[in-house]
Amino acid sequence: MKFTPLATDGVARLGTLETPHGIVRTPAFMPVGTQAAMKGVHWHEVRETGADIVLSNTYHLMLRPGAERIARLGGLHAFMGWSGPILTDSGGFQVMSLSELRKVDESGVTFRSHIDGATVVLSPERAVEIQRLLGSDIAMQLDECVALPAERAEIDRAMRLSLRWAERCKRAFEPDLPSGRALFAIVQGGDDVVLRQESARALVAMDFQGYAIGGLAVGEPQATMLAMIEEVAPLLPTDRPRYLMGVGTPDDLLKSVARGVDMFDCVLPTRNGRHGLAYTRRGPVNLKNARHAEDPRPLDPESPCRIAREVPRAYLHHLIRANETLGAMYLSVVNIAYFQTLMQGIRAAIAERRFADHAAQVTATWAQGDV
Ligand code: PRF
Repeated sequence: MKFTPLATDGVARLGTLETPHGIVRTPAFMPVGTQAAMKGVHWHEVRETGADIVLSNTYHLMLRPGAERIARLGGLHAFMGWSGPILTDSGGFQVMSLSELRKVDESGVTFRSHIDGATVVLSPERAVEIQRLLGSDIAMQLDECVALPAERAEIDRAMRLSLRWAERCKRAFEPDLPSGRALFAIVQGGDDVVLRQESARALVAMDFQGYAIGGLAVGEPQATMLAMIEEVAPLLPTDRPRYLMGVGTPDDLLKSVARGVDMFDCVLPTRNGRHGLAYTRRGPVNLKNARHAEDPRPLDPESPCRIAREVPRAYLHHLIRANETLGAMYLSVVNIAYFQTLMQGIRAAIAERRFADHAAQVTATWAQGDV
């Protein structure tokens, strides 16, 4: 895997990431297809929104249908029918948020499957093996993410455990290096500047193909998240991509790009779309609201997304109120397209060195609200 920084504007970076399944233009937003599906959206539609890369999850796929089965069926790309790059999260984070009776120790995470109650062990080595079986272009190390607020001792313990797991994942991944697939490390350290710096320095010394910043957007204020990014980003090598995990809102993306982040993933566009919320240049629009009931206008006549440009708000309102699957499908596409258009605008602005002005303009248009 090769990351090529093409331009910088202040701390914001424009680049390309070459993976075995194609090129990712950065800054990039990865829509989330947790269980080998972008909920309610066809892969060709995901592609048409301009997404270069999608995220999927070790945790869900190891439990169902199983990594070995996906491998027998030709790997995740063939299995789900997405031919572009795939990043897979390692599972630790999802174990913590989804499973019961979990236990973390040196060996890894032991938990009860949320599907059939079976006891499952996820070690750093197994996390790497599963991601190899899936054939993900970018695999993530196993880590432990602590929800905030938390005691410093707890953040310290999880950060150090994540460092040791990083070592083990790196060793387990060594045979995969010639494949061009990549393994990213994950910086932890909660809201503690000193722990964040120690984590980043130790991981950089191990030399990974890319670096994620984890353990943020887990209950802390945005200002804290941005302060942590400001501490960590300058410690990371400029020739490796930086990925802020599980973030975020359009405002989070603008402010994080301004601090040197290259990659993001978040369920917001699809999850909110399923619940009737549309993202538009002029901010969020709640289509459940009665004010849309007889509104023949589309969401945004200037959107590059055909659905946003053409489908009447009154019809979207009806579909969402009637709980029709099509409503969720339409708004998921609208929202993924909004996020991709946002990233495209960000990339163009960095290339032309007008990122700060562009971000201010996007924010001002958003603040005008839907009229
Ligand atoms: N670690 C992993 N996945 C994640 C996170 C993390 O800290 C987060 C935190 N925002 C989201 N997804 N492995």
